[in-house]
Amino acid sequence: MPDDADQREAGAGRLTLRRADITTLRVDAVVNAANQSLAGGGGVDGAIHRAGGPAIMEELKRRYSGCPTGSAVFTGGGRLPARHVIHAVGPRWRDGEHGEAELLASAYRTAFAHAAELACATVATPSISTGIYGFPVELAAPIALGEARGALEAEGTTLREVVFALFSERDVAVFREALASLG
Ligand code: AR6
Repeated sequence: MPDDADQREAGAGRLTLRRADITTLRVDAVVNAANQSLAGGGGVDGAIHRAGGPAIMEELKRRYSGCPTGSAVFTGGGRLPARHVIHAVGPRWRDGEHGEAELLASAYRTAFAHAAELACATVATPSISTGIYGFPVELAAPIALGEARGALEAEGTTLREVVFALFSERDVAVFREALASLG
């Protein structure tokens, strides 16, 4: 276990918080914060496509014509150390009155369900929707952690570790607090 990791047991596995660039992690699957068109973009989406190479976009175009908000699709990992990329579409934050919380939960739930279908043991995810899409990270963190714990506790799951790969020390601090309050 790396020194900088915060961890908590969940189900037969554990939840881990790390400050890390998700494209460097050697896990079975990484989650991408994508958009409905699956056409690539900025933020972590841009970083994953740059690091993973063109095979990921080619597979997306071949297999899918898009993905609704609150859902997820998956491809191979291209040149990434991860074997699979799960492209999850979180909501854009408006005012919190447009189903944002449930859509964010659903994006994570679908992504973790795909990870289990793919027989993954380890999955890393960024904090979906809290960058360009503007979802307040203080509200997103408990939702994200709750869904990750639920996935680790699901009967018969292959998942053993969900790593939150967070990009700033502030996000780590917010997720740490949410992890401590998880109940
Ligand atoms: N590793 C881990 N986290 C990262 C990385 C990285 N390499 N790069 C950025 N982050 P965002 P969203 C963090 O904006 O809010 C794209 O254009 C970032 O600091 O990537 O869901 C898509 O195509 C933030 O904490 O995703 C969509 O159009 C978190 O990842 C739209 O942005 C998510 O920020 C999706 O917006």
